Amino acid sequence: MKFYLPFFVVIMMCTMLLSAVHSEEVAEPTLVIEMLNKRDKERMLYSDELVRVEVGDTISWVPTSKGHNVQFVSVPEGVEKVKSKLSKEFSYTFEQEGAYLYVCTPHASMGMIGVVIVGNTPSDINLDEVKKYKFRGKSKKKFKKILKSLEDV
Ligand SMILES: [Cu+2]
Repeated sequence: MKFYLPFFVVIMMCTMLLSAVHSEEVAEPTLVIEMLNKRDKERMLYSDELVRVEVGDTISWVPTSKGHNVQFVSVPEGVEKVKSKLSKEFSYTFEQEGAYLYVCTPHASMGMIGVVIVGNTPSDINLDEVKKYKFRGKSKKKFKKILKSLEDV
C-alpha cells in the first residue's frame, strides 16, 4: 500500500487542478458584438453600438473583419480602461453599474465607437461624464446619434 500512496496523491492533485481550471472557464457571453469593416453603406463599425446589460453579464466582441479592437475610453470610477488586441476576440464581464464608452483604436475617429449601459440607473453614475467625451471626425455625428437613441434603450 505504501508504494501506491504517492500515485494516489498525484491523481488527487491532478483532479484538484483540473477542477480548478474548469471552474475558471469563461462564462458563455450574454451578448455577441461583431467588429465589422462594412455593413450596407456604413464602414468600420460594431454590429451593436448601444446595448444594455446587467451586472455580471459578459459581452464578446468577435473579429468578423480584421484590424479592429475594443478600447474603453470612459468608464465608471474604479474600472480599468482595458484595451484589447487587434483582430482578436475580446470578452469582458461587467462587474460595475454605469456607462461604458469604447472605441476601436485605429478607427476612433471613423465612427467605430460603442456604448454599453450596465444596470438601470446609469445617469446617477457616470453617464454625464461619458457624454462629455470629445470625438473627432465621423465619430462626432455617430456619438450624437447614439446618445439620442439612449432614451429608447
Ligand atoms: Cu476598427
